Amino acid sequence: MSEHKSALFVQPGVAANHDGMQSTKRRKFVKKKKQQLDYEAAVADILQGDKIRLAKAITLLESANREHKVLGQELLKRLLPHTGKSIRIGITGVPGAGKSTFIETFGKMLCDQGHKVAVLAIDPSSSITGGSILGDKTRMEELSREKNAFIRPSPSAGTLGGVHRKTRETMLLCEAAGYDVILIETVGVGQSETAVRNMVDFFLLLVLTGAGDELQGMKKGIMELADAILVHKADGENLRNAKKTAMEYRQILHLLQPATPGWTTKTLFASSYDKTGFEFIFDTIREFKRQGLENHVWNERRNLQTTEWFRTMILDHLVDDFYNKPGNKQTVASLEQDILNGSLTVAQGIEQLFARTKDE
Ligand SMILES: Nc1nc2c(ncn2[C@@H]2O[C@H](COP(=O)(O)OP(=O)(O)OP(=O)(O)O)[C@@H](O)[C@H]2O)c(=O)[nH]1
Ligand SMILES: [Mg+2]
Repeated sequence: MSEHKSALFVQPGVAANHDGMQSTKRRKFVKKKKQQLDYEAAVADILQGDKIRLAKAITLLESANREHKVLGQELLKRLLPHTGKSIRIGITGVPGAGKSTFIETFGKMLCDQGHKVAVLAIDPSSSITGGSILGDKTRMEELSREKNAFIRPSPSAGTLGGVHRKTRETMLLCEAAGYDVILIETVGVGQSETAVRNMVDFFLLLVLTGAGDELQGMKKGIMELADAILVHKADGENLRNAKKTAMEYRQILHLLQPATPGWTTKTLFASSYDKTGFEFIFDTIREFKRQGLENHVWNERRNLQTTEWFRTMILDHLVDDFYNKPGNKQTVASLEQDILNGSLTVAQGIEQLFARTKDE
């Protein structure tokens, strides 16, 4: 198999390679014949921030190959003591709200201040169109050239649950590699934003001006997930409107449940074009962390997120296991027919299903 077809190949353009490149007179990451990994070397390289090794480790965790997955999990386990030290920030908003441009400007500012920034994206549409990731690569062009930035699109295939598991694991690996700010972009549609809320510390919702009607119609649900609502593209003629819109959101927020106990959801405005409003954003996030550590909400949320993740994985595993057993899909389909034509109640269907599968 050529290197390029291997699951371990680092996708071109994913990582900016500056410091990783020099150390790549390669020991093979996975010795192909025996499917072994020199864990100590891999751990040491990743802890030193070697981007190529980091990308390869992520690829292992994303792999559908069972052996690779096992290697990846063991590697992750060894890196776990070095995880958890970042600020994890989720960024959501409707398509076109300017999330990617915002991340480029914000990420660059943070790199300039000496932070190491990892950008991950969850884009449920990318598996269908394949287009967004390509677009993002050009939009984050400057950031991807930064030595202290690492950009990784979400895997473009698989179930939503699978994509989220991989994003969480990627986040942990990035933390081990020294990234102290993790930015996760997700399109503001569907279950994806709830899932991202459940893996980050701070959740930022980008909105646009001229959204008076939208404001009325905007789902209360998503505003209640946000720790800050930022009116984006506050530049040129739009600036005045942006301020006004921010005020309107502030009023509405009074009526809603805050996303984080003890924290009042903030309203902000910024322009990625003019690079204005950004200092204040990170100040807000730092203050959020300070408060959260003080009143323990920060750690409690993280622990809860990890246990919920575990429970979700149990469910995923059980469901996968169930449907992978021969005959179960057909049994479910035939019971569904019986339920629809009234010859079984749903509860009876469940009884029969598990009585049958227990016998097998
Ligand atoms: N005026 C103005 N336009 C902006 C600003 N930021 C982004 N844009 C424009 O808004 C459009 C959408 O920006 P993106 O960053 O691609 O938006 P997105 O939310 O990532 O979009 P999806 O990934 O498709 O959901 C682009 O044409 C940008 O040039 C800004 O600060 N001011
Ligand atoms: Mg985008």
